[in-house]
This record gives sequence, structure tokens and C-alpha cells, in this order.
Amino acid sequence: MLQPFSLWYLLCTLLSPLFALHPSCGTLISRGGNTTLPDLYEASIPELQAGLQDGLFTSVDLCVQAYFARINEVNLQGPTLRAVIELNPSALEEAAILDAERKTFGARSLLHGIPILLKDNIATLNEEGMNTTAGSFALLGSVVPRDATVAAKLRAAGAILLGKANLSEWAHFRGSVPSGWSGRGGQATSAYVPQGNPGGSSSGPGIASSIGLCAAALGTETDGSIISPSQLNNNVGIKPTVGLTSRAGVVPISEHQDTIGPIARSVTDAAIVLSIIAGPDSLDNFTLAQPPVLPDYIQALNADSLKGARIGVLRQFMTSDSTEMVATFNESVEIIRKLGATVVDPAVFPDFAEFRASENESIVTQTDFKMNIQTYISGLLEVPTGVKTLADLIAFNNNHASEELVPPFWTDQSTFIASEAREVNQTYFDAIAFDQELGGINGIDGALKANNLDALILLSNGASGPAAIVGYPIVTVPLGFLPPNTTLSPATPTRTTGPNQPYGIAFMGTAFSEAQLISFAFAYEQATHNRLKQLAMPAAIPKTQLIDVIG
Ligand SMILES: *[C@@H]1O[C@H](CO)[C@@H](O)[C@H](O)[C@H]1NC(C)=O
Ligand SMILES: *[C@@H]1O[C@H](CO)[C@@H](O)[C@H](O)[C@H]1NC(C)=O
Ligand SMILES: *[C@@H]1O[C@H](CO)[C@@H](O)[C@H](O)[C@H]1NC(C)=O
Ligand SMILES: *[C@@H]1O[C@H](CO)[C@@H](O)[C@H](O)[C@H]1NC(C)=O
Ligand SMILES: *[C@@H]1O[C@H](CO)[C@@H](O)[C@H](O)[C@H]1NC(C)=O
Ligand SMILES: *[C@@H]1O[C@H](CO)[C@@H](O)[C@H](O)[C@H]1NC(C)=O
Ligand SMILES: *[C@@H]1O[C@H](CO)[C@@H](O)[C@H](O)[C@H]1NC(C)=O
Ligand SMILES: CC(=O)N[C@H]1CO[C@H](CO)[C@@H](O)[C@@H]1O
Repeated sequence: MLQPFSLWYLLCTLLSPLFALHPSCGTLISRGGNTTLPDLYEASIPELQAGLQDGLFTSVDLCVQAYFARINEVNLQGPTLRAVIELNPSALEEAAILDAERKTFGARSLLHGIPILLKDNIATLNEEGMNTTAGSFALLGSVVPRDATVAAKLRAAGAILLGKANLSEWAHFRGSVPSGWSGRGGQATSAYVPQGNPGGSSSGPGIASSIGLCAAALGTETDGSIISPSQLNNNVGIKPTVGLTSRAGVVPISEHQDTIGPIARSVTDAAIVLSIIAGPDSLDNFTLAQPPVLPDYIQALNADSLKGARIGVLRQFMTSDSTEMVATFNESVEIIRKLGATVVDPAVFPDFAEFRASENESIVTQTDFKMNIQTYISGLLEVPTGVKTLADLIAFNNNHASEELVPPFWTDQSTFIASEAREVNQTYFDAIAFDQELGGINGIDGALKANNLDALILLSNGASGPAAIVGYPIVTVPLGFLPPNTTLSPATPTRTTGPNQPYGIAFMGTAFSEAQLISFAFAYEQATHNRLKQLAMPAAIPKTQLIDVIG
């Protein structure tokens, strides 16, 4: 337990604005005198923070030596997972400064000196040495005006921005291209299935978190891009309500649907990261509509939270899932019942057929993309390739086909072309309004209200669509793994299924219900601990540990 009046105790209770008067602060970081070094495959943020605080290792050890070595083992060598595009060339220097600051002043937050990986569409200060390209050569060498707000918040909390993670190029908005491929990063693959689909578009953050190439990572979601790679790589992912986390400085798809969130190994770690990156930002006016006081996501980590909760099962979105997955999900419904929840099974969308038939989402996202990407590029200080508009990006790809339109699998840019044909007109404004209703009162809010529910649950692979169109939050937690006798599907170039492929359970709710979803997800996680029931492929588990690098 935490020693009363220790330096950290004082920091926790008196100094740190985030953790002031926080009862969980002590238990979160206590190692109880344990001097065993944490295993980096699974190490939690509180465990790493406690080890740093106790002087068992430094951020220099952790970050530059250990995580960089682990990335090098599996990124372009061994299983060639291609999870990371760039490493931060300033990380060593930054880690040393943060180590020295800790010695003199103590830690700034639970993220002080903790290495976090960012999806390559999240901007970082140019002088630090990393590019921000959404995986595309079209933005290589572009100079961003400042850190993305979420990156700046991590930096201010003392986190080390470890590098840029691979992704589905342009956050999977260029066309029909396999998840996890970008021109700059190549084809990323899962650590659980050989040549396995890593999900996307936050593929690199998903892979990297799953095997401990970083403490946690940031991804972005427009429709599925946090939830899909989180569940396919055995992680916890939080897709926040649109407007909870600032999109300023993030290569956009759609201002109506984009959101930034954590991908981590535990609900606790994800909640810690969310608590740092959430908040209003004058550079993104959607964030000005968030509640004036945000809930405490760390206080929400309550293993008893399902007691008395009302949870609905959204079976309408699980009709094409395999019997094995549904059977495992059904067992979890029973667990949730045993944890004290009242389960309403099924909960339904009032007008599911209308939801299914709607094509309003592509009208909104494609029209937004055409405008929003032009605004993003116009804010850059320099763009060596000279691109300014979506039309320029299409031409760039055509003119650099050997790098960007790569046969046989990665040639398509049909979503770019469809977006270019979009116009801002009444059809677009109607589509925005329809989507608010289809996902809200005729969708998630309708299902919640009909039975006075607190949240909905379903297999994670069906969760993103309904929440996407209305901008609502989702938390995904590891649920299970495909059975060992699952047929390995053909590699074209990635395999859609294979033995031991992870999948998740999603907790979904209304706008700004993150704290409640986190509390339910935490209770479920603590009761099941599904993540470690199956490890990644032996060849994809990096061998470097802290013991190998401590100088
Ligand atoms: C000490 O920490 C290690 C690594 O975090 C953990 O595996 C082990 O269970 C802990 N031991 C005790 C007695 O808490
Ligand atoms: C960023 O891109 C430039 C080319 O424009 C390259 O020289 C540099 O090495 C890249 N940075 C990193 C960290 O890879
Ligand atoms: C944000 O500001 C833009 C103009 O700068 C405006 O068109 C838009 O309606 C605003 N959005 C919100 C959600 O306030
Ligand atoms: C899962 O539970 C639902 C609702 O009880 C039931 O209809 C369905 O048959 C079950 N499926 C499996 C595979 O157990
Ligand atoms: C958009 O949604 C509305 C309301 O459900 C529906 O009437 C309309 O057909 C949809 N538009 C498209 C293009 O799918
Ligand atoms: C609006 O523009 C779209 C293309 O984005 C077009 O398909 C549609 O017909 C237009 N609607 C109106 C009312 O002009
Ligand atoms: C896998 O094994 C289970 C029982 O262990 C069996 O029910 C199932 O049919 C098998 N599936 C395949 C694809 O062989
Ligand atoms: C950090 C790292 O390994 N980056 C590599 C990502 O993939 C590209 C393409 O293979 C390499 O050029 C980078 O060095």
C-alpha cells in the first residue's frame, strides 16, 4: 500500500490537479514494495508509473531502450508486423529531461515518463522530427503548425510520444484497400494470426498495444477505426463521443463523425489516457458542446458498477456472427447478470429496417472529407508535394502509382473519387439530420429509452455503425478467441480469420456516457480477465524486457 506522507502521496492528494482528492490514486500506483520488474507484454500504466516512482527503472530505460528494442524485433524483422512507421528521434532526450524533472519535482500525472504511440494522422511538433502523413507520401515532409491538441495534452501530462503508428492509409477513406496498409508503412498484420487482418484504420495502435510495443496508443475513429483494431488485437478501446476529444491537428475524414481515443491493454489504462486527452478546445468547436464539468473516468473504475445497472442486448447487430462467437457472448451475458445487472434481451432499434437501408452516412462523410481535408492542408505551414485539395490528392496518387496505387491489392481510390463528386447542398444537410435521428431517437437512444436502460451490449464487430452516425461512445473489452480448429482463411493479402483470432464485447451508450460505459467495462473485465487467456503468436512476442536494458 501507499505510504502516507510519501512524496507520491503528497503529489496525489495535494499537488496534481488531475488526482487531487482522488481515493484511487494510491491504490492505482502502489506496488506494495514489490521489486519485480513488470513484464512489458502486459505492464499497466500504474505499474510502470510505480516502477518509475520507486526508481526501479527510468523513462530512458523504458522508452528508448526497451520499447524501441521491442519495436525493432517485430516491426520489419521476424513476423514483420509493420505496426510502426516512425520512431521519435527526440524521445531519448525528452525521456532524460522527464526523468530529471521527476527526481526534483515528482511526477506531473500518471502519464509522466510513460511512452505513448500515436496513429500517423495525429500531428506532432515538426521540430521534434516526426512526420504526420496519414500514411501517405502526399503529406511526407509537410510542416504542421503545432501539436494536435490531444498530443499537446499528452505532452503536458509528461507522456513521451514514442512514435507514429501505421494505419489504413487516410484512415481507410481512400477506397477499398485492405485494413492496415499505407503507402509509407506497408501492410500491417496481426500478432495473433499469421498475416492476420489487424483491423483498421488504427491498425498500428492496435497491434502495438496488444504485444507491449508501447504503454498505450491513440487511435481515431470515424466508423470503426478504434473499435475494430481494438477488438481484433485483443485490446480495450474507447471511442469517445464526438466532441469529447479535440480533433484539432488530426488529419480529418468527417467533422460530424471523427473522434480520438485510447487503445490500451486494460480499461484502467484506457481511462487514464482518456482523462488526459478529454476536454474543450477552442480549435475544435464541436468540443465546446461537451458538459462543462467532465466526470472522473478513474473514479469510474468500480468493479461493482453492474450491480443494479440495466443493460440491453442488441441482437439485431449480431445476426451474421458465428455460432461460437455468439455462444461465448451469451456466456458473458450471464456473467453480467450474475454481477447484478438487469439484462433486457433483446433490446431493439425502433426502426431497424430504415437504419439498415440508409445510405446517409456516406453522403455526410464523403462531403465532409472533401471540405475538411482541404481545410486541414490549408493549415499546414509547408507541403513539399504541393497538394492543396482532394483533386490534388487523387492526381498525386495517379502520378505516384508505384508508391500509392500498388498492385495487386492496394490500387483503389474510389472513395476519394466519390468524395470529389460530392456537393454541399440540401441533400447533405438532410443527411446530417437524418443520421442524428437514425442513430439517436430511432436508434441508440430509442433502444435505451424503451426499457429505461443504462447501456447496450453486443459483439464489438457490429457496434461501430450505429454509434458512428450519431457520434456516440463505445468501449470494447476482450471477450474471446476463435477456436484452435478455425480454418486459416486465404491471405489476400491478410487473412480475415484464423485460429485464436481475438474478438471483443462492446458497451455502447448515449452521448457523453463514457464514465458509465467505462465502469461497466471495468466490472466485466475484472470478472473475466479474458485478455491473457490467449497470448499472441510466439514469434510476435518481443523478447526485450526491462532487465535487458537497465543500465
Ligand atoms: C510483483 O510484480 C510483478 C510484475 O508486475 C507481478 O507479476 C507479481 O505478481 C508481483 N508480486 C506480488 C507479490 O505482488
Ligand atoms: C520525416 O520525413 C523526412 C522526409 O521528408 C525524413 O527525412 C525524416 O527522416 C522523417 N522522420 C522520421 C522520424 O522518420
Ligand atoms: C463551428 O464553426 C464553424 C465555422 O467556423 C461553423 O460553420 C460550425 O457550425 C460550428 N460548429 C459547431 C458545432 O459549433
Ligand atoms: C444466445 O442467446 C440468445 C438469447 O437467449 C439465443 O436466442 C441464442 O440461440 C443463443 N445463441 C447461442 C449460440 O447460444
Ligand atoms: C436517409 O434517411 C432517411 C430517413 O431514414 C431516408 O428516408 C432516406 O432514404 C435516407 N437517404 C439515403 C440516401 O439513404
Ligand atoms: C446534392 O449533391 C449530390 C452529390 O453530392 C447529388 O447526388 C444530389 O443529387 C444533390 N442534391 C440536390 C438536391 O441537388
Ligand atoms: C471445432 O471443434 C468443435 C468442438 O471442439 C466442433 O464443434 C467444430 O465443428 C469444429 N470446427 C471445425 C471447423 O472443425
Ligand atoms: C520504425 C520503422 O521501422 N519504420 C519503417 C516502416 O516501414 C517503412 C516501409 O517499409 C520503412 O521505411 C520504415 O523504416
